[in-house]
Amino acid sequence: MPSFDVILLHPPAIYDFRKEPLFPGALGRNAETVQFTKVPIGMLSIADYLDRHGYKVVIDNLGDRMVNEPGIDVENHLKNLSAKVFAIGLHFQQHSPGALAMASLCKKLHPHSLVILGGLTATCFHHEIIEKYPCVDGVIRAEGEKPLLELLRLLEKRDRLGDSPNLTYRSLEGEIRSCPLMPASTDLDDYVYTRFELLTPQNSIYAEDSCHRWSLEVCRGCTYNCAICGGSAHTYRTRLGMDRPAFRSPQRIVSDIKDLNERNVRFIGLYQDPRMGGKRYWQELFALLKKEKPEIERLSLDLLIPADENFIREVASIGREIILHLCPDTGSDKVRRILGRPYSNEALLHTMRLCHDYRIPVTNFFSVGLAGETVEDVGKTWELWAELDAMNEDARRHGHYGDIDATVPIGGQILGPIVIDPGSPAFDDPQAHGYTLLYKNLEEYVAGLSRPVWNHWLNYETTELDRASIVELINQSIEFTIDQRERHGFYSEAEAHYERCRVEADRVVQKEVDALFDLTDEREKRARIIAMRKNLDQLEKTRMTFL
Ligand code: B12
Ligand code: SF4
Repeated sequence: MPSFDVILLHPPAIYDFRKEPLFPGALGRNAETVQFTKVPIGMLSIADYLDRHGYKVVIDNLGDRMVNEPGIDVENHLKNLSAKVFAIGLHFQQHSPGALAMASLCKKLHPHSLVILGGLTATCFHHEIIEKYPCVDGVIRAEGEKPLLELLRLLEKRDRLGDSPNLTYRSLEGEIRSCPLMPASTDLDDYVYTRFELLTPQNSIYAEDSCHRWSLEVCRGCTYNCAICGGSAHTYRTRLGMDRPAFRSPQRIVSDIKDLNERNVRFIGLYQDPRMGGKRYWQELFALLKKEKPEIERLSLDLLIPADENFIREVASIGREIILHLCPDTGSDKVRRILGRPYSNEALLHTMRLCHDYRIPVTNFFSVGLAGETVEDVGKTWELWAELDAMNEDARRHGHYGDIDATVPIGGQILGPIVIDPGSPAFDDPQAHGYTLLYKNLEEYVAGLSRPVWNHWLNYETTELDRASIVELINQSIEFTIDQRERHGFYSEAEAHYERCRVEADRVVQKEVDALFDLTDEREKRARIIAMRKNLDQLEKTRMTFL
């Protein structure tokens, strides 16, 4: 059994989702899809940084293992690992229950190792974690690379925790100590995101049978301030000490893509909008992509706001298959303004037309349940959705997407509920942003996210709508999207019928489970929830008989 200095663990969202009756409803197709098994991209740069500085490190994607090796005995797996430090990722809030469960297991199985948490959510709740969860020895706040290196150096000197940059920990006297943050990164050129050999299992990078796709980041941070986002400029400033995003230079991005080519990856994504770096930045990036000609079969780019013709023309001139992602979130200009992205439907539609003129497909994401949103506003979202579907249909009919629509599911727009991220503007001042928080601290997140049905995973209400109304509007919006998909030929009649049955079944589950919460007999409650899960599983199976 090799011994590591650090094992970085990416947890499942719920431990143990394989044994719990879960109803992810609008949030995912099944329990596996809501385990969020992608490691935060920053875990790779942490692993590389420590490795380059002489420490033995590996990332263990435990969430992915549990999804893809259903029989895995997690306790046994953890018992067979050996490390001085178990550094568990609590980046995405969805992992709150799973990360703490893993921390508790690591402490139980390896009482002499240190258990550290890190990531955006851990950063927001650092004090509470050390106060309430004795299985966690420390939290590394903000960026992880340099502070973890400092921590390992400290451990070499004194073999136990002490003051170290970005660390919150319990002193020997039981006092909670929060050490100051190191200066934040001003650029990302010292980091490496492509050392796949430091990640296990290897097939958690991309499944063997899928196309080899990897994404790189343009920057760390954001210049926007969307009310519900825990990666907003506000969060990075208040929690990570970062006043502006740190960019990766165009030269490094192009050399990253060449590295990826060596690893047989040619489907490349760039996270975050390169326009955030200014005109000179994106022009240089696009010019280098044209000049250096890294192999790219498809490039996907994020547009955080609409774009003008100059930009779209430059994107098209890169000369590869391009896909753009633009998230209007709502069809109401008013709601989008309250969210913090003040652009109009008109500007969005103009960008879509431009993209189609240059034969670039665009995917759009919508959500339901934003502050300021009324039933009428959701109607506007449906109208915009239908208009975008009609535009896409037209572009496809005219062959404007070339081969691309055979491989990209341009199956209409994408819909998802929202949650309020810890550390977001709305989390810090809910009233001013039109929200009421239902979970305010980590303990409440863990309790809410551990409930069996997805409507309880929504952590807020708005001034306009209570949680039950938001959930019903989400259900109705899903029904609308099913109609649209059937209309545009993405669902057959039987598939659409099946999808409508799923929504109806989900409504029944929500009602039944809500009613069960009044039961005082916990065993009976659990037995009845399990029975409901089994009935639904049966429904999934019978589907096969009519398709
Ligand atoms: C690109 C992106 C994605 C990409 C890639 C995600 C990925 N693999 O990292 C995609 C589109 C796949 C994605 C998906 C999701 N995302 Co996202 N995503 C982003 C975005 C826009 C940028 C992320 C980024 O590049 N960060 C910079 C990189 C370098 O650093 P990093 O990953 O943050 O890691 C550093 C630190 O956080 C820390 N750290 C991280 N983990 C750990 C662990 C330890 C032990 C330590 C010590 C430190 C540490 O150190 C790292 C290096 O310095 C952010 C918004 C933003 N502005 O940050 C949202 C964001 C991170 N995503 C978020 C969410 C919620 C999700 C989803 C759960 C959404 C959903 N419901 O499906 C999924 C989860 C997917 C999964 N895990 O399977 C939230 C998280 C908020 C929260 N507190 O929970 C954010 C902040 C904003 C948002 N609402 O979208 N996302
Ligand atoms: S949701 Fe808004 S604030 Fe968050 S990363 Fe995207 S654009 Fe930036």
